[in-house]
Amino acid sequence: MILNGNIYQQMLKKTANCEKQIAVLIDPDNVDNDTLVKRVEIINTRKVNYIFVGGSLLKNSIENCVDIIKDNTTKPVILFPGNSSQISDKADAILFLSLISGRNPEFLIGNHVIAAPFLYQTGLEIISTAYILIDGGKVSSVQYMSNTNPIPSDKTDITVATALAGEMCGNKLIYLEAGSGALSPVADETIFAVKQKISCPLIVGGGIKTKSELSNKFNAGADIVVIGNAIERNEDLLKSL
Ligand code: 1GP
Repeated sequence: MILNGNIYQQMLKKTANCEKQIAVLIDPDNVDNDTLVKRVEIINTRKVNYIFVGGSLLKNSIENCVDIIKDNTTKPVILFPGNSSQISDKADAILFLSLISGRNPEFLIGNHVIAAPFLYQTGLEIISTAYILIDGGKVSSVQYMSNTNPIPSDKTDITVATALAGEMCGNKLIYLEAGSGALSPVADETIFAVKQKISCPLIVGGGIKTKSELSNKFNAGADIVVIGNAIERNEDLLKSL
């Protein structure tokens, strides 16, 4: 078990240098092996800093997906698990997510307790992450699967208070999530307001479909932007990064 390891140090350093970072999210359930290899080959040529792996269900093996990615890239592979079954010790790190916008104990601590003994034995770098779900205009998989409510998108003060609490609780990253495939990504004003108050790196994801939206999120204060769906649907977007 590694806390505050190389990948987190890299995130901190780049954030301190105002170097914007891109993470591509791969959902093992939405990609076959051949497509995955081709996608990783493109990722290798682009300004992508991290490959996140995770999803809501588990039709395909996460282990197989991580193996294929690791065989084809040197970029950091970071688990972004939907629950405690989505762990592979072949990855480099895991976002140890606490869904702090919600009040479901299973997603605040329950899954963590289940996963902790296995994580302890692995060489995975553990990055505690305060995961904050904000209404993205439709019911997201996170909302449904976690049985929690997102923060309304216009309640910026609540989002800021939640992010502050997340950092005060010792989380190393704050992740503002509108939900995969959100109709509206997290608003620029919300990102700006949160970034003013926190000192750790800020991740933003959910519903980001174009390069200009990506730039807007960076300009608003995101340090790391995550893109998943849009790249699955449009390879040209990945090629343009
Ligand atoms: C979802 O933040 C990620 O958990 C990415 O969302 O798939 O909409 O890009 P998209």
